[in-house]
Amino acid sequence: MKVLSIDHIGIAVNSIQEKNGFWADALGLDFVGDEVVEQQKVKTAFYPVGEAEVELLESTTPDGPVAKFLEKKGEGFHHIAFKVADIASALAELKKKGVRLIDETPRHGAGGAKIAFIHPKATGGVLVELCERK
Ligand code: CMX
Repeated sequence: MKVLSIDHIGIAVNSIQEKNGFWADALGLDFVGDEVVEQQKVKTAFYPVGEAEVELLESTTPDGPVAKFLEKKGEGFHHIAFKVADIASALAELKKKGVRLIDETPRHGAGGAKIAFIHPKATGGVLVELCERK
């Protein structure tokens, strides 16, 4: 497998609307819209930075992964996402190498991407996402 680039960095927040004041207004990043990803129980907002993006994540339910993260750790860095050319073969390769995967098959992510997560216990305490975009 080959990691092509950093696709985005995910940051968990209590309210996207509230934190937009820093990321867009104070820092001056472009806010390119938000999207609800039902399967992940989140609302996401993207701010491009060069070829990568900052992704703000707000939970849409009290029981989703981001809600649980916010409850346990509070707002802050949530995951790093790497772009790969072929996510299915990347997952198969990682599985073969014995890496602990959260998703063995790709899920639907924001912007029509195919995404899958690697468990933070396998990476040194960081939630890693793989992401394939056409
Ligand atoms: N980064 C680093 N460590 C994390 C973490 C994160 N984002 N989320 C949880 N952990 C750690 C916990 O602190 C815990 O560590 P300790 O055992 O040392 O306390 C360990 O991982 C297990 O956590 P847990 O609370 O027992 O398990 P959860 O039920 O919270 O599940 C995880 C954690 C990562 C498996 C789950 O959140 C998950 O499946 N995440 C993938 C999906 C996701 O995060 N979706 C939201 C983003 C969607 C998007 O970007 O579109």
